[in-house]
Amino acid sequence: MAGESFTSPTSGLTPTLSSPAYLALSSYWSRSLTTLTKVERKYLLSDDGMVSFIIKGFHVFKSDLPDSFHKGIFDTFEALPQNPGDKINEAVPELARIWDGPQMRGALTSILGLGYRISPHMHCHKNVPNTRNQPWHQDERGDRDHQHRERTHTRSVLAMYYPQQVTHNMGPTAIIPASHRRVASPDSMVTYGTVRSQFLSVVPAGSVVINHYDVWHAATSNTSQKVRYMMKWMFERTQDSDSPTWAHDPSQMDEMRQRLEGEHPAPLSRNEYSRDHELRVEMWNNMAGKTAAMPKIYSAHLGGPWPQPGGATTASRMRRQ
Ligand SMILES: O=C(O)CCC(=O)C(=O)O
Ligand SMILES: [Fe+2]
Repeated sequence: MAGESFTSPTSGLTPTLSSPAYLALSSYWSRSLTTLTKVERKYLLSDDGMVSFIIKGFHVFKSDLPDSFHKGIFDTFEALPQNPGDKINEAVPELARIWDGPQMRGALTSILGLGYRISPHMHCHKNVPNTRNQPWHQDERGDRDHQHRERTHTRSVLAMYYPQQVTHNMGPTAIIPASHRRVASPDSMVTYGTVRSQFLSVVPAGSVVINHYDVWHAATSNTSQKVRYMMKWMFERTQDSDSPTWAHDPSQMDEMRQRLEGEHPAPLSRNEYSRDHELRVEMWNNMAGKTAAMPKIYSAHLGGPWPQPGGATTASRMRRQ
C-alpha cells in the first residue's frame, strides 16, 4: 500500500494541503447539502446524533472500510522511520480515505456546517508499551486560555482515528463527557484521576471519535505489549449555518428539546446542571441556524410547586432529577 498513489473516490482529487487540488477540495465542500453525494448524505447525523454530540461533546463511528485497509495503515506507520508530525497526510496518502471519506464528510458537514476545512495541524499519537497516563487537558488553542473556550458553538473538532483495535490495556484515549462546557484550570484538572462516566476509546479497528475541540481528554497508559496508533486531524468551521446541515426532521424539535434540557450530564456536579442545559440549547441554536432555533424559556421553569420533604430544594432542580 505504501507508495501507491491514492485518489479520493468521491472527489477524484489527490488532497495535499497546499496544492491546487486541496484548494479545489475546499470548494467541493462548499456545495449545498442537497448536492452532497448519496453516500455522504447517508452519513449525515440525525437530530438524535447531533443532540448526543451537543450533550457529550463527541461522536463515535466505525469506518466501513475493510479490516485489511486499517491493517495496511497500521503496517505503513510501523514502517515509517520517524513521526511525520504535521505531514501524516503526505507520508501516508491512503489516510485520505478516512479523513476525506464519505463517513467523515457526512459527520463533519453535520457538525461543522458546509465549507468546513482541514487544519494544517495533524498528528500521529503513538502509544507504545509501558507509557504513563497523560493528565486531563484541553488541546492548545492559540491565544485562548482555558477560561475562554467555545461553550455555545462548535467551530472546531479533533477527529481521532484508531487503525487497530484498542483494548482497555492498550492506552485508549479517555474523554470526560460534557466537559467541553466545563470551565476549569489545567492545574485543577491534573489533580483528577479516573472520572466517573469517563469514556474510553476501547474500540474496534477503524473507529473514529470526533471530539468538540474543547473536550477534556487524556491518553492512558499502555500496559499491553502492543503499539496503539491514533491519527488526529483538526477540522474547522468556516461559516455559520442558516439551517441545520444534518438530517434534520422538524417534527423532532420537542423531543430534542426534552433531551437537551433533561438528560443527565453524569460527570457534572449538580450546581452545573441548569447552566449546562442553557448552554446546550444555545449550542443547538448556533449550530442549527435561525430556521431551527429553539426559543429560550428557562425563567418559566423557576416557578411551580413548592419543594416537598425528601425531594430537591427548588422547583428547577426537582424538574431535572
Ligand atoms: O494519544 C492519545 O490518546 C491522546 C493524546 C493527546 O490527547 C495529546 O497528546 O494531546
Ligand atoms: Fe490532547
